[in-house]
Amino acid sequence: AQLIRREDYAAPAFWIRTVDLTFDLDPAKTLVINKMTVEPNAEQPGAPLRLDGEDINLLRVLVDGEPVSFRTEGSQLVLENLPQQPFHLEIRTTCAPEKNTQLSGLYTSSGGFFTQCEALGFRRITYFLDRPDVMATYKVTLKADKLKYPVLLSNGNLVEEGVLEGGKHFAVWVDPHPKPCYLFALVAADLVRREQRIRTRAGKDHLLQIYVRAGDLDKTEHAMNSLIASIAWDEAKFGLSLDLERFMIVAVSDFNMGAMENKGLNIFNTKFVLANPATATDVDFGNVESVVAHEYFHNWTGNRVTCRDWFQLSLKEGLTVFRDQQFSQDMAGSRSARAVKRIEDVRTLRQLQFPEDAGPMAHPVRPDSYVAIDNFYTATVYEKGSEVVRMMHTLVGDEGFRKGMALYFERHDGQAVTCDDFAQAIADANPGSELANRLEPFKRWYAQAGTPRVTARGSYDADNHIYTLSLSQRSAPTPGQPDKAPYVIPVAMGLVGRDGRQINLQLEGHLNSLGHDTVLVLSEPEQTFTFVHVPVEPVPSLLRGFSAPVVLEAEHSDDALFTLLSHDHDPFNRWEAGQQLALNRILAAVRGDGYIELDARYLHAMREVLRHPELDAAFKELVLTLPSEAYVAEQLDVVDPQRIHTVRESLKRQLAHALHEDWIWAWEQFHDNGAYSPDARSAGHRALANLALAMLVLDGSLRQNPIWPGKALQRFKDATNMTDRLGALQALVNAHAELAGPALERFHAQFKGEALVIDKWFTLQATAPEHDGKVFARARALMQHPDFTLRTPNRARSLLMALCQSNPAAFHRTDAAGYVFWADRVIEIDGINPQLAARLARALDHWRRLAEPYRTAAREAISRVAARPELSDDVREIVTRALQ
Ligand code: HT7
Ligand code: ZN
Repeated sequence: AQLIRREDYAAPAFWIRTVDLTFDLDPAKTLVINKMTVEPNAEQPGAPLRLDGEDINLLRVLVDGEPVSFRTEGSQLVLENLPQQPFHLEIRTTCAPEKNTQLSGLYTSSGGFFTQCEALGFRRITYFLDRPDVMATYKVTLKADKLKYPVLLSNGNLVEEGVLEGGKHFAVWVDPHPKPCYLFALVAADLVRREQRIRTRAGKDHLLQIYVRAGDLDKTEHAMNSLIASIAWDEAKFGLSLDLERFMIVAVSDFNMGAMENKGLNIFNTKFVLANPATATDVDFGNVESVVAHEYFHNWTGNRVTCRDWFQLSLKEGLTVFRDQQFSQDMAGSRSARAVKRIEDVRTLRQLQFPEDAGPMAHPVRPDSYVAIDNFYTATVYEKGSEVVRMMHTLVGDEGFRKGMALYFERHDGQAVTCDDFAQAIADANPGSELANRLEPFKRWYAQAGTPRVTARGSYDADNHIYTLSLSQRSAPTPGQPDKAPYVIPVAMGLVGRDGRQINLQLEGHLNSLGHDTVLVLSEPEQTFTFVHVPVEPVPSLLRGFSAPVVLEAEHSDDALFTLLSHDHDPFNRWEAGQQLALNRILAAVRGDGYIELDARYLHAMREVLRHPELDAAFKELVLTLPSEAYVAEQLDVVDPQRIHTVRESLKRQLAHALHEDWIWAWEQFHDNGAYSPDARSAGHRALANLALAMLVLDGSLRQNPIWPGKALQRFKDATNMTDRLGALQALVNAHAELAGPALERFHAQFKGEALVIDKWFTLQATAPEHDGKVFARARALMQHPDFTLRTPNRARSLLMALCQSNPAAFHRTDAAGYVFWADRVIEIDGINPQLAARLARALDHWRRLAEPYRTAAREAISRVAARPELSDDVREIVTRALQ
């Protein structure tokens, strides 16, 4: 395995301008004829042409129609003494799609052919310069059995189709837009479609199509609506129009990630396309909306302007996540619903990215090196990358950001560029802005790994009505980066009076008031901000809307937190205060004797939120949900997963019991049997009703009172949508109620044919709160279930990631059985699908912070994996870093 370094980037020695591909599709042996026009790069005369290839059989190589000599070096095909002018290169190869269990390149799934080329899959189809800065136009001819594969698709426009002898047919597709090969796609399968014609604001007509297996058509309406809304949003918000006559989405059940933005032919994991009320939850509906939008938005941020090299991945991913998050907020509507979406996004960031930044896989948003690029499709590149774009947005404002985007496309449309190019365009479009004035230090967000910690200290001078706020920042070392320079950190803030009054902000030496909200820019290790005319001692509300991806140490007293929870005008900080109150209590117990009794004041505050006449149900549900075990673990230097679990469960029970009447009130108020609609308000009602039901079932089960478990079972049976059905089932399973077993059986029988629902069935059991080791035992036994397979990533994840990543108390066991199970599965899956195995391998990233005996046992399990000689580069990179 070779370490690839960003600093070694060099332009290619040749450009490939056009590609004419012919596929004779056969699951066992597909013939690929690849005819290219190739142009030497005048800057590197006489250099050999080195083409990438992997797991393909070479049949012949022709240059300008003549056979030429060639050699192979490792997996590369090397051609020398080539013409110094443009020439034709033809390469014939074969591959075996049915043997391709890695799901990278050309593979079969449920009897159809599909491709996945990002990042390095195209080399598994044909020899090529498999790098994103080589952009070509493509003509693709597909030939296949007509009965088995009636649908033949590729990028661009269909220019010809017809029948061939031997029961075959063909289709010819031409994509006029030059693209890197990672955006190439083909599909040949037996599919049906939903389609819609639209006319955009720009007055152009387009055909939108969603292809799925027969039987899934009734689950495509939401994806189509989401696509139409995305197209309208990008036009209205950024003036970016659809540049294709035809835009297609295809759903496939075997897929390593969420979806892929291939030009004009997006290929999706079924999980992120298919949704109807009977089979998909509100969360699924939300995910479909955001993933459809994400892939569509890539058409400009990723496809029209792409990455120069894979180190620049966040150029497209961070920016596109930012765009999909903004879109989903706009779709949610009200200010409160927008805040709910923001809270959910921050929860994800803290749950996935903060631990990554604190562990062995910590890397900058723009990494400096990698072994397997597939390991760098991470929360850092995606979610933290989005936060970096969000900070730019905060620093230049909405209109400034729009101008910056316009300049970015004006400068770089059709190019393969870098993160620097993007930041430069946003800054250049906003001269005089905080971003333009501090661009170089701002870009440390791209270069330095780790989560900065910001400490805030305030002091109030009551005589002179002055409030002084001191902010300081520090960043811990990360692998390969011992010292960090200060970041440019936008701190959105306000001051709140104890009576709830929002205080007018005026900085010393400034004549103008800033209103109730402002953004302070912290760019030095330490800075002091002095506010004048502050009439009462305030509570600072800092980092409103989570304006920067940092850990804030504000050291608020309980009093201050209760003030913010009740009165802050910023909903994000209101939620944050509630979480902090819970966290303080959990941490006190975890660090103390493991026991805590919830105080009346906290319970009163929670009751107030729950019964508040104006707050949205979705917001209430977020406030009343305790911080996750993973987030609690994040706050500790030494982590005992069992102890955290015990404390959090105890708090949950107390909350369930003490607020019993209030939960009944919430259930009565918000459960509903009306027609299903996935809108934010209805989803919020369902979320709160389900939380109330879960609390009531938990309390009932603990007190041997069968009333609420019985009601939950009835709800489970009568539910008219999956959110309510699964919510009721989850309430029974999580409370270990006796009725859970029969309900699970009934659920399985009812949804036998629905793969995505059966995935939920596995996950539900693997994520139940651990209870005498029963959950682990059950999850391990489920490996033998006839519906279980490691070959379908969704199914493997539904059980294994659920257990090893999402259920710390079931996974981290004093007898090390969880780690033995993990190591066996990583090794087993690595032989099938290294990308998937590497994802699972990351479940023990944080082993060094575990308390004994977990720590030693975890290290032994990782060492056992690392000792295997035949590991993939993907898994080897993860376990090597973990042990370093
Ligand atoms: N850009 C897409 C990345 C992706 C991917 C990467 C590695 C292996 C398989 C993959 N499938 C899709 C997804 C996205 O961010 O839109
Ligand atoms: Zn993406």
